[in-house]
Amino acid sequence: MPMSPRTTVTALLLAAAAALAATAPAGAVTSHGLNGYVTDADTGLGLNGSSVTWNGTTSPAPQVTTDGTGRFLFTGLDPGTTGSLAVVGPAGWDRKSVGGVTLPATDLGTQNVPLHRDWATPAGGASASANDGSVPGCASAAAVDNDRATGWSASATRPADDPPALTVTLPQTIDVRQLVLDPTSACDHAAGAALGRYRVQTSGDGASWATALEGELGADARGAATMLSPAVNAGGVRYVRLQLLSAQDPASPTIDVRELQVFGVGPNQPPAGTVSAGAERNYIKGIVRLRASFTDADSSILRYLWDFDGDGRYDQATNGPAVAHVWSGPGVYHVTVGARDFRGALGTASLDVRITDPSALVEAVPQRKPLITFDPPLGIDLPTRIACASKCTFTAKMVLTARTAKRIHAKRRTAMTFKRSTVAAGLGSWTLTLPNATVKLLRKAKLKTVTVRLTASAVDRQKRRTTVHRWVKFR
Ligand SMILES: [Ca+2]
Ligand SMILES: [Ca+2]
Ligand SMILES: [Ca+2]
Repeated sequence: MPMSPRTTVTALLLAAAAALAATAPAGAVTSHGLNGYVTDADTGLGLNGSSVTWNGTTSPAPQVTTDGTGRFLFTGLDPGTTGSLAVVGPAGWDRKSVGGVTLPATDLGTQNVPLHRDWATPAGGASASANDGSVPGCASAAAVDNDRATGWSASATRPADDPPALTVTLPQTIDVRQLVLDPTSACDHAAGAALGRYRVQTSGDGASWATALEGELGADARGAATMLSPAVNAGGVRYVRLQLLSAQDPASPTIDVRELQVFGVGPNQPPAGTVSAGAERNYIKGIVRLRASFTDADSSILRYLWDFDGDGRYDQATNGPAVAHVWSGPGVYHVTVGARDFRGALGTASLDVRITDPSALVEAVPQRKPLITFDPPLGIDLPTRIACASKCTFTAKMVLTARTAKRIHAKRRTAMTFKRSTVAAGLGSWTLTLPNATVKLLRKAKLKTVTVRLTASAVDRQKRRTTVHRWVKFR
C-alpha cells in the first residue's frame, strides 16, 4: 500500500479509514480490487460524488463515483498489477492523480485520497471578475476553472498603476493556507507570455486590501503549479486579487496565467455530544460499557479519549465512540469523554457512574443517632452506657436545685461535669458519681437524699447528637 509515511495526516486518515471500514459492506472485501476514501484534506469529511478513474491494465479505464461517505470501490481488477488513480473531487474541490498504486495479489487494496477545497473556483461557489481580457476562450474565467488546460490572457500594455487584475469573492471567509499559480502561457501564445511578476492581495471586506504575496516566476515554473504560502494577511480572507505585473518575456503582448487556486480552512467548532452507560446498575469487577454520542458539522471526529477516574487525565483512546471499562473499587466515578476532531478541537461530555460492590453489606455501619442509657442509681453511682455509629464524644453535667444549693451552702450549683470519648464506633460505658465534696456538704446538712438535674449528651463524627435531661435521685 504505497502511502506516504511522512505526515500525521496520513496516520489520521488511516485511523479514520479503519473506523469507517467497520461500516463497509461485509461482502465487499472478498473480491480483488481497490477501495478507499476520498476526503476533504482540511476537514477529514468524506467527499460524496468524487469521480475516481483507475488507469491500469483494464481498458477502457474503469471509473466509479464515491458514495456519501466518500468511499469508492473497484472490483475485478488484475491482482498484483500497478496503475494510477485519477481523482476529480466534487464541484469546488481540487483534482489529484496518485501514481504507483500496486494492487495486492489477493484481497482488496486500499488507497485513500485527500483533496483540498479550491475556494477560488466558481463551481464551488466563488465569483470572479477581471478588469482585462475579452479574448474568447481566454477570458479571466479560464484562470479559476480548475482546469490546467485553459488560461486567461491579459494585455501586457496596461498602465503600471492599473495592471490586469482578477478579483475573486470566496464563498465564505477562510484562513488562506496556500495559493497555487500555474503561469503557463495559454491561447497558443509563445511560451514567454507566461506570468512573470505577480502580486496577490487579500481583503476581509472587499474595501481595504493588503498584499499577501509578491514575487516573480521564471521559465522553470512553466507547465507546472507553483505553491505559495502567504506569511502575512492570510487570515480572515473573503476576497483574493491576483495582479499580473509582467510576462516572463518583456516583449510579449500578453500576460497569461492558466490557474489560480486558493486553499485554506473555514472556522472549526469542536464536536458536541453526550456520554451514557449501558446499564442502570454497575458493579465492581464487572464490564461497564460506555458510549459517546457526538456530532461535528464542520469536520470529522478522529478519536475519543476517556478519563475513567475523574482526575483530568485521559486513560484510554479509542477510534470509535464506545469503550468498555472495569472498576475494581466501589464509588461514584466522574467519567469524561473527549471527542477530538480532524482539526484538533476537543469537545467533552461527562457522566457520574456509580459502581457498587454486590457482596458488601447494605448498611455496614448503622446510620443512626447515638443512644444514651442509664441503670438505676446505686448509692452515689449512676452507671451510664452509650452506643454510637462512629467515634463519639460523651458529656454529662449534674446540677443542684437552687434550693438544695442554698441549704447545703454549695458554692456553685454545678456539682459535676464529665467528658469522655469512645475509641471507635460501638459502646461506651462509664459510671457517673456524685462528687465527694457534695456528699460531705449533704451530710453536714443532714440530708440523706438529693435530687440533681442531669444533662447528658453524645455526638458522633457525623455530628449526630443525642441529648437527655432527667432528674436523678441519689441516696
Ligand atoms: Ca484554467
Ligand atoms: Ca469540528
Ligand atoms: Ca484519568
